[in-house]
Amino acid sequence: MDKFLWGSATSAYQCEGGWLEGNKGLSNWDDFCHSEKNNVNPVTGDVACDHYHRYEEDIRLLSEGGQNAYRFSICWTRILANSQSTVNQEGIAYYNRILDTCEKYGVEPLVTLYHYDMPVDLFKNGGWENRETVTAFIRYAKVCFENFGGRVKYWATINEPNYETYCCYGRGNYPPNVRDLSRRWKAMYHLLLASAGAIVEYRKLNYEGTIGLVSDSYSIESLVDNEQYREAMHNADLFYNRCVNDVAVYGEFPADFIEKLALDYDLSYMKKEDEEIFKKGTVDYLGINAYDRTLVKPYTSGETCMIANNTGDGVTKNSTIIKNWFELDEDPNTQKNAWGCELYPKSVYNLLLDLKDKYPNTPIIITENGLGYYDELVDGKVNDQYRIEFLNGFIDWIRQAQKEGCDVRGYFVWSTMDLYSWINGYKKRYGLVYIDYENDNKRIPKASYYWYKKKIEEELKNDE
Ligand code: BGP
Repeated sequence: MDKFLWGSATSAYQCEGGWLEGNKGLSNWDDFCHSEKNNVNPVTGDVACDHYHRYEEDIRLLSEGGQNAYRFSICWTRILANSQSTVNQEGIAYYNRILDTCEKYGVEPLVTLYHYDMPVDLFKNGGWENRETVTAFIRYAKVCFENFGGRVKYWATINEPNYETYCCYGRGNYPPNVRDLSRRWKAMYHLLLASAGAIVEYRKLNYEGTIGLVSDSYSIESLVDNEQYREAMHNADLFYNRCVNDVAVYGEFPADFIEKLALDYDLSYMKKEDEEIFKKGTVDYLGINAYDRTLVKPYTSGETCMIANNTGDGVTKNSTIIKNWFELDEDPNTQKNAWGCELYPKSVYNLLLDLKDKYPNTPIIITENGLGYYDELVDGKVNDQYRIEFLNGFIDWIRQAQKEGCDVRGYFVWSTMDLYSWINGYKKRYGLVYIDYENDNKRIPKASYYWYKKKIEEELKNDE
């Protein structure tokens, strides 16, 4: 890992479209979005922003915007249409074209193997709750390493084991729409085992490259400083951060985390023989998705519940109680976006110092950071000053953390262009480039795109 990566990120289901093209198989998200039942904003990723056809334009724009790196994910069902299929050469050819384009424009690819989308047959068979998915994932990862390992230097196994399982099995707003934390912990365990197993396979193949996992991580804070609040913060740190990061970096779960889980759940799916895989499959770097902090208060009463604001209507409130662990608090004095995300750039500084403390020898790449907003196209332009202010704050705080010894190797804005925001639909936009969905998905760089270009130039100059 030499040069600092300045880039932006996407994921396959959110941007590609082409859902029935190139011999692609159907995924859990194709299945979910085509059923009205739990789809709050009833739209699909069938076309998304048509990156499947317009990847060259997107990567060219990224490079012209001064960025030197592109994080994207491979769609599992383009490579293996379902758990029984043979390798789909059309899928391999498609990602080779993307990698060719990155090369053509001097852009370093950072490739995520799994970003929420899996073959629908695996999903219907229990998805990550079923250990067979671990084996299927490792097979898929190996196919990717063997086909692209010579040209990809940065790999990420899994995107957000915490947030994905939190939504799938806690909030219940992502498929399979379950609200049962015991199932969440089982799915997360298998995701982490799959990641470690894939890392072990990667190392066997001896490619020159680096491999990590992408973890949504949070600076855990509170408005009050006393013993009860500190205990709640410790519990929240285990619940959101350390259950993933300790395993990724040290190859083991925190002992007090396991003790706490064992009080309530049957953990017989945790097998003795997995311990060695976790130990061997630790990461070269930790990818961190950083959006906001987590404000915590002690658990008082009530059943576990995790209510999410997916409508951005300004009325629905996020609220979270994790029985016997903690509750989430709210600071009335901070600014928030329409979905309740605090605009608090210093959180990344607090988080990075905490990570340095806990994992002093592990380099960090900020694999996502961004602001969701109802952007408006006015006279052919998007003047997203709010996003500029937010991103600028984050970058400055990251630079400050670096000065204080944090080993940060890259920064990716979420997202390269507007795309499907999962259960929030398309109106919540994050892109540096606006997609005019009404007009043939025209690409229109926003003010933040030009600002980011200048910011990168300045930062590179400062580094000289
Ligand atoms: C991360 C995901 C991304 C992206 C982003 C914004 O958790 O890795 O895929 O979507 O968050 O979240 P959302 O689109 O739900 O607002």
